[in-house]
Amino acid sequence: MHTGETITQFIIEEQRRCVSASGEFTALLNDVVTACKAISAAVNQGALVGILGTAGSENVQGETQKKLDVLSNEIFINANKWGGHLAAMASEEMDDIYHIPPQYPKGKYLLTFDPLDGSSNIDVNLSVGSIFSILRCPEGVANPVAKDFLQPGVQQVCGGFTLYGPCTMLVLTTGNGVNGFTLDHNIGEFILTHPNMTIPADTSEFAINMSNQRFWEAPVKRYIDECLAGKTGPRKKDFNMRWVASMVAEVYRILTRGGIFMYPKDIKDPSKPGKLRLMYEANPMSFIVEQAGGMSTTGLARIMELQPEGLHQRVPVILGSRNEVERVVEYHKKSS
Ligand code: P6P
Repeated sequence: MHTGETITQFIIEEQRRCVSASGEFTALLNDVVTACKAISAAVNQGALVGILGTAGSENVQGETQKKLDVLSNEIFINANKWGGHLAAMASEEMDDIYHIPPQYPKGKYLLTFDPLDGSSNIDVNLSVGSIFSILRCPEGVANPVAKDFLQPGVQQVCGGFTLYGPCTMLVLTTGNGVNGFTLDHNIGEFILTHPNMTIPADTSEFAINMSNQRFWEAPVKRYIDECLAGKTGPRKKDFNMRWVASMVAEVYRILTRGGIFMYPKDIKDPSKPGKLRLMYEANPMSFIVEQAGGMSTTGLARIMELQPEGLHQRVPVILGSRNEVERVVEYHKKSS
């Protein structure tokens, strides 16, 4: 039997500290948590229930959808459409926003999510996750449209992700630090196991997809070359490298032992300034990283201050241990 604080208790105690809280946010977060539990169960079942492999369709990004991408998206929608806390939703897997069906009441929040991040890992049994962000629906907007979602990351009410790894972990911030919860499958509850997560300011570990090296801009090439030069180079220390092809796994590792994660701008496809999406990947992860004492930038600008121009906008992402990220920013300044 667990003795730890459940996420439900944690959220309600957070609500009590907010005198103006109506309880609507708490109820919304509870519905999001339910979706994450259901996706965890589906991911853990895998081939046993025939949900591996491709769905035979593409998402708005032109990426082949896995059956679990589609299922996870449906789980998020079905867990959150009826509660009366949301004015609308937006997902990596859907071209346009999701309007709350007329038979359900609407609420004051907007939810964006990547229901299954890193899904190329699913068929090879490597870590995947879900990423979500909660915004306020603009005052007086009864029927939101896509542009109502286009708010800078500093306006997020909540950023969170779930990592479906050896343990299912949920990591959350509402602007008062970062807390991690482990799913106890025996009772179906997330238990507070990692209170007040913080990112060490220094690191000797970088995460980047080296196969894109020839497409990087000069500041990123310089930074990585110096890491690879190790003790004999200007950094005068050796570095380690990790690449899991799952942002949630990389960010969780950085929250636990530091590191720098980079999916920088590259010239592989000039129409795409980066691979990661601002609204439901970069912004919620940046909120978490900054709240844990880290830093998150495009190389030229703080990600959380970007004014979004499109629901599925892509951005370069460099985040993690503050002193390393600041070095990369410095290299961008010198380069420009
Ligand atoms: P690549 C997963 O598809 C994702 O969006 C991130 O989770 C991950 O960090 C990145 O893309 C992996 O990209 O090009 O290495 O497959």
